[in-house]
Amino acid sequence: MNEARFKIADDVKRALAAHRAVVALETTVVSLGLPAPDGVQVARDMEAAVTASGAVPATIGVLDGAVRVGMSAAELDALAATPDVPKLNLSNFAGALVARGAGSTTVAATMLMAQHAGIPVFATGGIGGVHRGVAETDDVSADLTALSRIPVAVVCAGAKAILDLPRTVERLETLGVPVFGWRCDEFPAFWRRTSGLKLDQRFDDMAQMAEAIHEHFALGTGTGIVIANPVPEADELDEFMYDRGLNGALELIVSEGIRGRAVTPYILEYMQMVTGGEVVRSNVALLKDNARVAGELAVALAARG
Ligand code: PSU
Ligand code: MN
Repeated sequence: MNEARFKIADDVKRALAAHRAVVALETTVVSLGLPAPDGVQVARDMEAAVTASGAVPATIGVLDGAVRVGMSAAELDALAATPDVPKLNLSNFAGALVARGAGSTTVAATMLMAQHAGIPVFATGGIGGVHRGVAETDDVSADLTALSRIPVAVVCAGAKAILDLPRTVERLETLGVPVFGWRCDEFPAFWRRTSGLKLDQRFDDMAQMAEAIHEHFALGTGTGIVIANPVPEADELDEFMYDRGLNGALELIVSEGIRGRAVTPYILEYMQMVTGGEVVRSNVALLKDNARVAGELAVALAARG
């Protein structure tokens, strides 16, 4: 990448040079996936969770047409304060850089930048995937494209609950992307721990999971890996609230004609109303827990050398 458009923070640079554990973090969920001002606070809490696990956090976003790998508090504030900040994926990234603007990186864009920086582990909330109603809209997240091409391990609580989870899991298999369950047997449903979708591989030991990740990358298929870490039990959304909120939101998207990148923020806002904020509490908890697990994983991978 053009060096002038790719700025790695000093602490991240030092950690990478010393082969220490580093975890990439995204900025779409913090600027568009949570109601303001929660986003910036959560971004900092995720960084703190990575640090507590013994790794160095590298929050990734775009400011003034340059990618930042590792953002200062002031930079995060500047990104959060940008009105109508674009949600960057693989297709609109270069355009945003050339326009010299700001941007929040999705899972897809963050994976790409993590790869450029040499960071093998990344923590997010939930990946994008195959949308419900895909037959009519053809809406499949570029996150799946990125997972099929970029060898980075993504720690998440499954895929966004609004998606078609069975089709998303099926597509991951088609693309050759392993899904490893961290202490779980089922693909998690984001705000809930289970989905009924059984996983092939479960790991209870971090060193063993690191070995499997290492082995997958060594196979040279070139894909990423999904590490599924369910929301902590205490923070799971009540099943009734989950069903009611999600079904109501899904009906509204259809009747209001909400499409594409606008779907997630719209649903979250609705769910927040229906659940009296419980959904945000659950969301924040799973984000922090994913950061913690990603930190532990990065340490285990770094220990293998
Ligand atoms: N999960 C959430 N909220 C979000 C996202 C994921 O709970 O805002 C973001 C991630 O950055 C993910 C992106 O990469 O949404 C996927 O968007 P789309 O479905 O438009 O590809
Ligand atoms: Mn989409």
